[in-house]
Amino acid sequence: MKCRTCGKKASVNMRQHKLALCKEHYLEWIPAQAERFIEKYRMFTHDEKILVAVSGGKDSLSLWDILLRLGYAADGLYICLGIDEGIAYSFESQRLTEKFAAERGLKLNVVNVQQEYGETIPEFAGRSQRGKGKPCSVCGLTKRHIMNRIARDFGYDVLATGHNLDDEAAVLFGNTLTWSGEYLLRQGPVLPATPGLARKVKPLCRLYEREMLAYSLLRSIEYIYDECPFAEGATSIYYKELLNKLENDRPGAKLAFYLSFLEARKKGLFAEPEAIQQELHPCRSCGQPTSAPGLCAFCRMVKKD
Ligand code: Q46
Ligand code: ZN
Ligand code: ZN
Repeated sequence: MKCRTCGKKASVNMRQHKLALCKEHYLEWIPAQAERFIEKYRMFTHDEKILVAVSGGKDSLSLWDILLRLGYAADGLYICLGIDEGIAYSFESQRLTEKFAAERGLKLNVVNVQQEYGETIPEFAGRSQRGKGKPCSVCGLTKRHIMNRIARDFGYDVLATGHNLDDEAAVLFGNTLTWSGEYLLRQGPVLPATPGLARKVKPLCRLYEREMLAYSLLRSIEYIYDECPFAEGATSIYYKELLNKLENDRPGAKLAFYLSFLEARKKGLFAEPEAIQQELHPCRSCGQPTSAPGLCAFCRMVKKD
């Protein structure tokens, strides 16, 4: 297999794009692709201040690396969840994220959930009605709250996350199985800003997980290999496996699934604005928009009675 650009031996073969590239040209191709999507979906400009949510995993660290290579002003946000039972997941992911930032002289905002709110994610989950002991729902709520808070308090225009195509296709698959109109309407490369909330963007949403893996390896990015221990058995992982089977037989199927969804959404297939638009008002405690009267779900959770 030869590189399409220079004819040298290819390092990465992408059946889904009928494209093979050598290391050098692959490392140019990925940022160029990301730049294309950033412009196509009008995610942000070079004048805007970007906050990248970094978990220490390959996707978010690679995203940060790509944005910097493209010349964007991007700071990081690491949220320490306190998930350190069994394996030191939070400890190790924080160490690698801080190392990444320090080696490149980057600004990293660090929020420690236990220090700021009194308990770790597993502790909150243990006494919460949400998720019945499984911490992912509490964790998602907390991460969203903190990302929104840091973006607002420090004047970031946009919040970028490292979701790749495999993540997006799996979520889409789940939402399609239940035809969850509200979620389908909100799923996309860009979630526009609303009063009190920064714009949210996913610059890697059209890049395959294995493309991001190849990028992080070829760029020698040190990332945490372990998944969060609570990810095991997650439905999204099962959906990813199903989609990988499909992709294996029909290269490009995953991308086609996601892109045709975006097309359908653009045509208004899922738009029922009146039915789903909820009235929001600021939370009495933190000021973030909420549909609940008084306190938002996060403030209710952290409040100790
Ligand atoms: S939600 Fe659940 Fe993840 Fe939070 S508890 Fe771990 S698996 S980190 S993306
Ligand atoms: Zn080449
Ligand atoms: Zn609140």
